[in-house]
Amino acid sequence: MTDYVPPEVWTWDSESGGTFASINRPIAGATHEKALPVGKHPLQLYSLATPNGQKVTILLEELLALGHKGAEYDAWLIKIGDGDQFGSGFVAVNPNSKIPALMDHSGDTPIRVFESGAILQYLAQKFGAFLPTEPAAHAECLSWLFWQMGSAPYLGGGFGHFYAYAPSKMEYPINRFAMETKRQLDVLDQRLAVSQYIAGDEYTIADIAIWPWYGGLVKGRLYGAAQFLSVHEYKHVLRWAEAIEARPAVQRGRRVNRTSADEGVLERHAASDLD
Ligand SMILES: N[C@@H](CCC(=O)N[C@@H](CS)C(=O)NCC(=O)O)C(=O)O
Repeated sequence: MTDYVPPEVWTWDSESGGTFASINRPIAGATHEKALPVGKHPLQLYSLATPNGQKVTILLEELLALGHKGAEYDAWLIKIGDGDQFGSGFVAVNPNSKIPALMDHSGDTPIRVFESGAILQYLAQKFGAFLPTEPAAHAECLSWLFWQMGSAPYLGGGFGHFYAYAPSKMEYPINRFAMETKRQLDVLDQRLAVSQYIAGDEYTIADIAIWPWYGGLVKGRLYGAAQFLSVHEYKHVLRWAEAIEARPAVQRGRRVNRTSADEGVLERHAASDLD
């Protein structure tokens, strides 16, 4: 606990610290002029291999694996630590200045799509894949897709931020968000105890949205928190995470726009970039 007393009016303290302090600011919009590159494919993705970024590259690789040639894409690297998301070209695609952002140039008028959940839904509908059409299955899939979009900020912006990124360890927020993260893992575990995939018997965009976050968490890849959160308790989530991870398209998709030295590729412009 601290004895912080909020002032009458909040003002921007750029010295507040923490891992992402240098890119956080209380105003929206571009900070500099910079056009985005455009490659040869109709789909142009501007992204980074964070869990939100991986969702889209995994879906694109799954679509290509199914034989949808129209899903060929250029994936350009947006270095959020360097502020690329505040360039004028990026802000024109996503006024919220966050990766991933997609431009579809396949029609007469280019279409922009931002928010990873919207991008997954857009691509699944465009190619008629990974989103069931039967009404009950469709509703179940979108329910879990939107569950992910609403839940992950508590995991990433809440738990991950205070456990791994904040300038000091504070018991109150770590407790609060560890509790919520474990509750979310239990939601998934109970669901996956009775269902092969998140939305039923079929692998869908709900799995693709949830896996990079919660699959990554139970596999010990997020925030160094596997032991702290006792992730081994979530056996059904682990079973599902391993099954998703074994898919070749998932292994390809998660390497795209990855900046670490392992198997990552900074940009992807052709299938051969990942071969
Ligand atoms: N709800 C958004 C969240 C996207 C998001 O938070 N992106 C992060 C990286 S994972 C980002 O670009 N952060 C840069 C910033 O906040 O300036 C989505 O799912 O697309």
